[in-house]
Amino acid sequence: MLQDQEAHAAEMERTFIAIKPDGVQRGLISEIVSRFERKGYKLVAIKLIVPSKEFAQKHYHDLKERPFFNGLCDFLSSGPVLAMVWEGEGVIKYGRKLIGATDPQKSEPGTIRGDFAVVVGRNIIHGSDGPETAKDEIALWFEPKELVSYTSNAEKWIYGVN
Ligand code: IDP
Ligand code: MG
Repeated sequence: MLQDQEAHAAEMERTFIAIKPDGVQRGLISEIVSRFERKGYKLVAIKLIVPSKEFAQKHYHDLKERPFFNGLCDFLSSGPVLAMVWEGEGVIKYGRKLIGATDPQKSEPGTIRGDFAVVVGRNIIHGSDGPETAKDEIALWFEPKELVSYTSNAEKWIYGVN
């Protein structure tokens, strides 16, 4: 079924995805990027950065009461993180499906954590958990000018937009 351009545009979302220091060090950047790319999502921002501990605390502010918060923030700021924004219809929710459950022991095989991680403290990837967090996380990690809006040639084939 073909959708029109307006309906397609209304369904477009952006999510924040980050490969954590363990995923970068283990050489999983291309594997992870290709899963989002092959699915049909569009990369709109990407950079490799070492976040400060204060920045990590901002990113994970929702978890500040949890016993693992300090260790988690130390870890996120321990090395390079590949920060990305991906765009597509339903990408926030489906991105979480591609990533798999938080605890890799519970992630399904075929998901990123299911295929490449074993313990919750080293689960290699972050993805926004909803529209509000996606908005906040994109604004925290990227300046507006770093987000690149463009039409991909593949879009008409991915969405069947007329
Ligand atoms: P999510 O990354 O799947 O959204 P959250 O509950 O938001 O999961 O937790 C953020 C991150 O905190 C997890 O990805 C994981 O790295 C870490 N984390 C969550 N629960 C635990 C735990 O029980 N022990 C250690 N680290 C944890
Ligand atoms: Mg989370």
